[in-house]
Amino acid sequence: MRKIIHIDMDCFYAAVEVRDFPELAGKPVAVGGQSARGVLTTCNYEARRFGCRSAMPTFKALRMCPDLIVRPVRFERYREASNKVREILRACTQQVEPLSLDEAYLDVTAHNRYGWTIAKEIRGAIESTTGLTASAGIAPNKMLAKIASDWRKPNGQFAVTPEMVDTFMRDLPVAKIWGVGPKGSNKLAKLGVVSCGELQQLPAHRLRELFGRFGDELFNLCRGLDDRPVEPRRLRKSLSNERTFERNLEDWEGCRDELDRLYRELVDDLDGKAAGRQVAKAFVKVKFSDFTRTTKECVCRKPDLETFRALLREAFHRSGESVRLIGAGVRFRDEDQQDEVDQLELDL
Ligand code: TTP
Ligand code: MG
Repeated sequence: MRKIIHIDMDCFYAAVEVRDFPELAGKPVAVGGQSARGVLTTCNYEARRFGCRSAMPTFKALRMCPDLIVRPVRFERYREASNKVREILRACTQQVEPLSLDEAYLDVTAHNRYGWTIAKEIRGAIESTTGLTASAGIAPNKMLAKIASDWRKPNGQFAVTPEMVDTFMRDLPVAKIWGVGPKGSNKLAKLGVVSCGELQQLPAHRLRELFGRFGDELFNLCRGLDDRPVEPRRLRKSLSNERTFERNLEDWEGCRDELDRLYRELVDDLDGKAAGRQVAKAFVKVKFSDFTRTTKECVCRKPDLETFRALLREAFHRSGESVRLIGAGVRFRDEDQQDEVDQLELDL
């Protein structure tokens, strides 16, 4: 039996705006396009009381809620917050599958503590680190965990225990099932099927007629069965830049200048593509005019220019040939080591 947690941030983009601009607190706030043809990406719970929703045209939302404050989208801020949340999740387990900027599945089957307790701790860490609240669902599989995270929103959590699954599914509207869109639930409503309990009465071949291959999956899903594993995305193991020269570099000074350039690019990439990763090693790579090649690396937590120069100097002097390519890069600590370090930082 698996133990899955689904974490979903509360009115994510709007919550970031309210955090960054405290004068917005308590007011109806949406994020989206302000023009006549603009659309809301989301809005906070104050605005939802007026009927405002994601994907609603801004003019319509303003008609429902004339005091609505519509903020422009600041994607970079949301990404930053999302990265912090992911760090917190990965400090708990490597079995994290992000679904979007604001939600992720965790498989905590291997933890010998209650999923409920783990979810509470994660939500606490998210709030104290980012100033944003999240809701959580805890269940024996992904589908149920995702449904459950919606049940006590905002800033709440709900668990579907294995014993509860049958009762929980019986009254659940079919529209809540992952993969059944508005089209699917309309099709079923025409047949008088609204709840999962009613859907369970349809035989497998009927579901296949109605939904094709998805029908087989639906047969299980409407019974609360879902064996899709949590699939963590692979993190990159290293990051490097290299350059082949039009004319081979004959001397050390020429190589050093090129290295300085590569180093600056690498630092930019580290800040961007690999923000939050911990470096384990620095390396350089050199190809010579006779097509022989060499690499030189060293253990290194904070890669600085001096480190790379020292590596390149040694690699350069291994051959008397001129240089046709230089590369500079880092290898990251693997996730196991990273988790240990993050865990320590979280405990502090
Ligand atoms: P959701 O998790 O669907 O919504 P939410 O976090 O705003 O609200 P809830 O408390 O109900 O979870 O989406 C996460 C973010 O994704 C949301 O803040 C804005 C963005 N988004 C869009 O840009 N367009 C959309 O249509 C939706 C639904 C979300
Ligand atoms: Mg959300």
